[in-house]
Amino acid sequence: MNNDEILQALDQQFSLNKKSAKVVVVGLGKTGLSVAYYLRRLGLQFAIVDSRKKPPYNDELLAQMPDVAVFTGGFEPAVFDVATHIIVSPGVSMEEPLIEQAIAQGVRPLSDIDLFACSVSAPVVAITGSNGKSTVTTMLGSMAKAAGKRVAVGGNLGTPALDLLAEQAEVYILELSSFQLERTSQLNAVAATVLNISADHMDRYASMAAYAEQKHKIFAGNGVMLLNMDCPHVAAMQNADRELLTFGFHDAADYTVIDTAEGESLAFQGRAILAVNELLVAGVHNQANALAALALGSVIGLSEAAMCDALRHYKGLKHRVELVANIKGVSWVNDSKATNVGACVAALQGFKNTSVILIAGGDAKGADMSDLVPVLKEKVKMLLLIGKDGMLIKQAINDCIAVLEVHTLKKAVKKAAKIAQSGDTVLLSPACASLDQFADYKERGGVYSAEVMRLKE
Ligand code: UMA
Ligand code: ADP
Repeated sequence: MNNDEILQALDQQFSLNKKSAKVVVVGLGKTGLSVAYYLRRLGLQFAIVDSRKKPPYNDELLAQMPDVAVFTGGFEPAVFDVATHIIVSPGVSMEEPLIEQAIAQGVRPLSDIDLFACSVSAPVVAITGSNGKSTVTTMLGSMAKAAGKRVAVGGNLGTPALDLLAEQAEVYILELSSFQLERTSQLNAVAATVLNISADHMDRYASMAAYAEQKHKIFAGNGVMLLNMDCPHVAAMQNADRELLTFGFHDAADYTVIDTAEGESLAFQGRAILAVNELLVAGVHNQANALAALALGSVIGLSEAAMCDALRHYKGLKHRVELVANIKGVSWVNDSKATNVGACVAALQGFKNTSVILIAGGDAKGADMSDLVPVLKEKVKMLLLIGKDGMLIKQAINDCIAVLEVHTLKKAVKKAAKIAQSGDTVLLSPACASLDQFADYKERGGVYSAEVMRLKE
């Protein structure tokens, strides 16, 4: 689409036009910066606010667009007073008083994903869920590449959706978080999925139902819905008026795992597609992820041969059940991306014939940790707690296994090294966000891996 066509679409859908619109962009992180470039390209008027004194992309913005009004160190009320539209970054709550007030007074909220949807002419596949989003998004991206498609992959994964437009791809694959979806009205993906729903971000949502409701927004439009039959929250999203595909370990699922003479196989409606033992990524949850990627790939016309080829080579992402080292018979595994209980449970379930020393804790984001109890009892011989909510976890699991509060990750690695015996696994799978002690999960995983490598030396 050219700029005039995009402007026409924005005017039609959001009454966003060059003459009258005054947009406030809230947040100057990756999203805010991508929105600024986009609005500038179209010649739309905007200002930016950020509650931090020096937001991450302040310098780049000032260098590239010195004339743009940027208000930092707080949300300036006067800016909201003159706004016609407001685009809020996913990290900022829509319940911020000035944002709520502006919307109540008629300011129109929209998201970077809304702008993307207005500007894209190629098919979009959209992926959400509490866990597995990045894995399925990158699996599908590698499948599309293997099939020879020009593909752009991003969203919550890292590259903001609007920055992908420059790639002029034949297909766009977006990972979307509940924060992005809650402020998006239209995406109309050709295929969309909610992979699973388990408690996460309970500090931002009043209930599981409220959280699930935001995830459900990924289906706005008329594309194919892909649902996980093993997750009751997701299975309940069925809509008789829509084309439906299903995956999971449920007998009735379209994409499932079947037993064959040669062993277990990923399958479509009873027909074997790829032997499970050909997957390089471990764990039952990754079989589910592969099923979802196959289903989405089929909707965008990828050949099974290309998809299987990609799956045979897909090695998994860093910080997701990643083997760091095996030292004197002890496996040290980094699953720093396990920022909620569901991910930690999935990781633990994947370990067979080994005792696990689990390092967990951080910012629990209001989650109920008691769901960890059954799998902790089954797999874990010692739990080492770190971070601000360590105590909260200790209380929730009620001493069902041996627990030690060690507070920091470095101390946890040292302690684990003393306790672990040959054949054990030391797993960092915190079930919590990292932000109380680290910049993000990558930094947390990096610190863990570095400490483990020091043990090796
Ligand atoms: N900000 C405020 N006030 C606040 C909070 C934030 O002013 O109360 C400002 C920050 O100073 C920052 C800006 O808002 O400068 C933007 O922050 P942001 O948190 O929205 O971050 P972005 O850099 O725009 O990154 C976002 C996603 N971040 C979040 O949802 C928190 C990134 O997902 C995403 O990759 C990026 O857009 C591109 O789409 C990260 C994430 O942690 C990886 N996502 C969560 C998750 O996966 O669990 C949802
Ligand atoms: P997301 O992008 O949703 O955070 P990732 O693919 O990055 O998902 O994986 C995040 C964490 O969740 C990792 O610890 C990973 O091992 C775990 N995980 C991946 N897929 C699933 C799944 N289908 N069910 C439960 N946990 C999963």
